[in-house]
Amino acid sequence: MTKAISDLLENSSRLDIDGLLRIYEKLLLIRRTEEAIARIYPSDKIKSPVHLSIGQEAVSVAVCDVLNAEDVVGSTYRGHAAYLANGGSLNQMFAEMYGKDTGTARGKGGSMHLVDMENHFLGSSAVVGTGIPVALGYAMAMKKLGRDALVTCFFGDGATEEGAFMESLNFARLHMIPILFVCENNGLAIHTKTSARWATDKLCQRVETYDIPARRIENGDIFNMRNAALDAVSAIRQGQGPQFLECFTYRWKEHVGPGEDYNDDYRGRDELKPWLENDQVTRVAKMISLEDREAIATAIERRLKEAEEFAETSPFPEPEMLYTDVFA
Ligand SMILES: Cc1ncc(C[n+]2csc(CCOP(=O)(O)OP(=O)(O)O)c2C)c(N)n1
Repeated sequence: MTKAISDLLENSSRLDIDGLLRIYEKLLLIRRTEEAIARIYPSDKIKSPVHLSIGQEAVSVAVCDVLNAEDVVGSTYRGHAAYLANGGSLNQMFAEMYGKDTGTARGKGGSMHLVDMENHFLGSSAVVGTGIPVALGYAMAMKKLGRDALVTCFFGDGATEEGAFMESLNFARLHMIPILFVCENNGLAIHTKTSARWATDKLCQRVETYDIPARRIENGDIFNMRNAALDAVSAIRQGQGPQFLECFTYRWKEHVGPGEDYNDDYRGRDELKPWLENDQVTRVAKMISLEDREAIATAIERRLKEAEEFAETSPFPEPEMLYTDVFA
């Protein structure tokens, strides 16, 4: 092992080579999956809007890597990364996007509403911020049932402007709910930057007023985020109540859809440049051998091909399905 690689391993503290391979496999799976979605999307086979998180993968991968199998994850309409990072089914996710009966919600939810309780993934919603109280309620239920598990709730910076966010912080701390709040701060709510929306960017300080420990990771470093998540999760497991992470990241694609939007007058490609240079997929790739990289890439291509075929060949739901899963 070269000195450079051993230094990197040192910096990626608490991770051995198997951990690095696991992290890389997840990062690449999510990147290649979303690239495939962007490629397929214009064919209209995917029946719902797609919010891609290309560029943001490291947050979900870092955090989900420190969770246990019994833990539960909640996310948003931009949820492919969290779903796959938490071990969701690629086949079912594709089938769901294609509106097929074999999908996670039998084709009724689409990309924006991934729900898969078998894989411990809470349903997500298009209404900004609404996943937060739902995740909180689930975590409270788990506490009351005496389950030794926690809930991780991912959301964007825009969601922190919703009243439900502050209410959830208050309730979580008051009742010492085992929940990890993770804000994926990509600096944008559709086309509006945080600088045009927030009186101050002191989000962690706002959270701390509820006596919830909060940490901001600004550099997008997957190992920094993983270490912060590890500390937060251990604190929750020790009964110290909710914890909060604010992870800076960057959305490379347009808000919704497979394209780019650097000519839309709200951001320029110059903003993307440092994040491209800081791409964690490329970075972690350099930490493992070419042989391992190739083996992982080949396995992922095979899985993606299978998932596409699974979605293509699965049936659409029967019309009667319209009357199931509804209250009235
Ligand atoms: C309550 C509510 N208000 C507004 C919208 C319109 N809307 C959809 S996505 C979005 C941006 C949310 O940004 P953020 O929470 O930072 O998540 P990101 O899209 O960056 O992942 C907005 C305002 C909505 N869906 N729900």
